[in-house]
Amino acid sequence: MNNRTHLLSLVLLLLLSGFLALANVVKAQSSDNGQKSSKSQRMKWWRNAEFGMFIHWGIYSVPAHAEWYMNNGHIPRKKYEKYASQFDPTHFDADYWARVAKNAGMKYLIITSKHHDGFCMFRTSATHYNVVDDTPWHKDPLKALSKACRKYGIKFGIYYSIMDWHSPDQLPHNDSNPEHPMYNPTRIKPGKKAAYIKYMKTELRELITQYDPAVIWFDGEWPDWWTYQDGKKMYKYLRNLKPDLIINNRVGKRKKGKEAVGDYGTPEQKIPPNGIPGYYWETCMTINDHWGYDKNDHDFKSDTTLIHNLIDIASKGGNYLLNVGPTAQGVIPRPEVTRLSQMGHWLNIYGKAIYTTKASPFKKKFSWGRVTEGSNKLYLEIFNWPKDGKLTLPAYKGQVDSAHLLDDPDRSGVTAQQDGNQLQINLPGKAPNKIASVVEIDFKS
Ligand code: FHN
Repeated sequence: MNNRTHLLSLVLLLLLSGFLALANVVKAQSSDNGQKSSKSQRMKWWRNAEFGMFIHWGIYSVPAHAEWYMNNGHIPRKKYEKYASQFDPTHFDADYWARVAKNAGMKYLIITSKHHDGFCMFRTSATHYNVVDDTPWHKDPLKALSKACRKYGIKFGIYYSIMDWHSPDQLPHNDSNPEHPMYNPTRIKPGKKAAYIKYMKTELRELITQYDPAVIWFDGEWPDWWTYQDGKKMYKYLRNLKPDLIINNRVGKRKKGKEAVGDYGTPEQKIPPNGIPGYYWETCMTINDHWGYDKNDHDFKSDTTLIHNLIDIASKGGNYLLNVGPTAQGVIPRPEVTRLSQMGHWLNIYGKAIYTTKASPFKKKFSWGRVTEGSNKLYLEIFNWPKDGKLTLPAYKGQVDSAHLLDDPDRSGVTAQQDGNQLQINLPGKAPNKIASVVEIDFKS
């Protein structure tokens, strides 16, 4: 073979490998763009929903010292199991629970299917330790609630704890004194990890096929035996089972330099000061100081605080998952119901400023309240009505077209003008709403 053909085949080879490399990059980019666009498609309803109900309910509602009682009370498994035989929530009304969420303006709902205590609040073949087989009630609350949610157009979601204080494959953190166990964080029994993951997969498949959840909300991922790789594999397993499923970040573990597993971040009991730009995130919060029902906890936040939290979170581009802790009779505590209906009342009038809006376009924080962004619209949520009736904001793109109070059918009393670098708002003397009044400013694009 002479040099010329030798050289030609070499060039051809180089061209081919170059072409293949390029094809891979394009493919990766398109799948990455594909994944990105499919993710934003998948997350669209969730992002527009903004506000959801969290429900912590289980046999821990019987002793009524909230959901960590088995651990904090150092209750041996055999003794704790007995609460199942006392769980008979005759007042449970799935339709009413869904209506409480609906009337609060909540668009999705996440209920605990299995918390750290390992008791399953659904029909499962994986263990007898479940609400249908192991309680005098013998009913499946997730079946009834998923049905009621569909009836009221509320997206149904399921909470699932990875750590399991009842699992035969997990050991208490410290059981040197079996009469006084400390479960958290559990240890995995040597050689039993695969068995526990199989157990999880069986239950998660049942939860998906039986109740068709839109969201799986994992928790209890912190024991060291649950790894970043475990989270990635579980995420993939569920994505294959239900391609449009939304899975929170607690399926995995944060690992330096590694891409976070899961679809969105879950700050707990706090609102990130500047949101989490570039990420989907959701603040979960209690209305009092406990997730599960605690008969001694009467420290309920005010409706003003809860509505201001909802607005603050929306102005930072997040979702708000607000919790209720029903009793062992199946009753959502009255103070939680009244506060949720107050929130619904506010959203009935001002929901436009929350649902489907984006975070404030301004880095600047305003002492008088918050800002959310619509399409060619700004919504000013005013907590503290200015004494001089004047508000000043940085300039916004486009020209002011009109400005009005959201609950003012006459659309009078508010003026807005914008020069190069300032947007000036003039307001009527009195605030129409004592919790938060809303001004809508429309801009000519
Ligand atoms: O330990 C749980 C707690 O009981 C509750 O479920 C919260 C809800 O986000 N998550 C864990 C604490 O981070």
